[in-house]
Amino acid sequence: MIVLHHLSDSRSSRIIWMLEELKVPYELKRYDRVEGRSPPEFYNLSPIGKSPVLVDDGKSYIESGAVVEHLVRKYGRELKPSENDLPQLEKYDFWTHYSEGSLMMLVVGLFVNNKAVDMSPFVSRFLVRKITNTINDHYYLKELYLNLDHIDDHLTTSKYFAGDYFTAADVQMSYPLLCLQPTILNTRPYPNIKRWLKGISSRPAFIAASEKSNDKYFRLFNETKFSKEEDEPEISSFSISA
Ligand SMILES: N[C@@H](CCC(=O)N[C@@H](CS)C(=O)NCC(=O)O)C(=O)O
Repeated sequence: MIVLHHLSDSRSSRIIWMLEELKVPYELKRYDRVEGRSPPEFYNLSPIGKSPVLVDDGKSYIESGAVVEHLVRKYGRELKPSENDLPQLEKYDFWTHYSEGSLMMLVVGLFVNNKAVDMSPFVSRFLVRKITNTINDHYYLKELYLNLDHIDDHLTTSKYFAGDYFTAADVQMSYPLLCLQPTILNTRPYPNIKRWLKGISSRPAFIAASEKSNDKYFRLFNETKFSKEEDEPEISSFSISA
């Protein structure tokens, strides 16, 4: 039996999507955040108290990439290109690692800087905002735009992240792009990322996961109105949760 320990508005929403794609039975245990962080009981599930935590046949799996690979290995080999399809497999490897290894750390960096402003005493907030804006402009946003251009370029010639067909690499890449979609993705066209987001969001398993989790990234995405001509969503602002 699979149990997914799901922290609200978190990366484990993509594991719900993965489980829905695989059509395996699972139990969803929900946890509310305490002051934006994992509740104390989460530390009984994982030594680092981070979401997702997946328990399968009594064994615990943490770290989204490792959780996804476990699920693919045991229940859904078709969600990963085979060794005979090396070009797609290499792309699969790249994007599955890239999601947490490169992209998410930029998203979290922006989140931490936003938080620094929110948490600073009122008298110093102006100065803290000036400092964090400088860090964002010279590092996080600069890097993020470089990365989003790279992703959009890749999707020019590739329907999905690993190539012509849907794989677990798309599930891994969904979380950072859903986080960024209502805000930063609006600042430039990114037509291929938006085409990909529209494509994945019409999958029945994505819709089921969105309903089951009711996480804010799914909600904000579902509320997005894509204009027919430009394919650009309307801007709505929100803060990213780590
Ligand atoms: N790279 C890890 C990151 C895990 C992580 O940071 N999860 C966040 C939720 S999105 C979390 O548990 N935050 C609560 C906290 O840090 O207290 C993974 O992909 O599993």
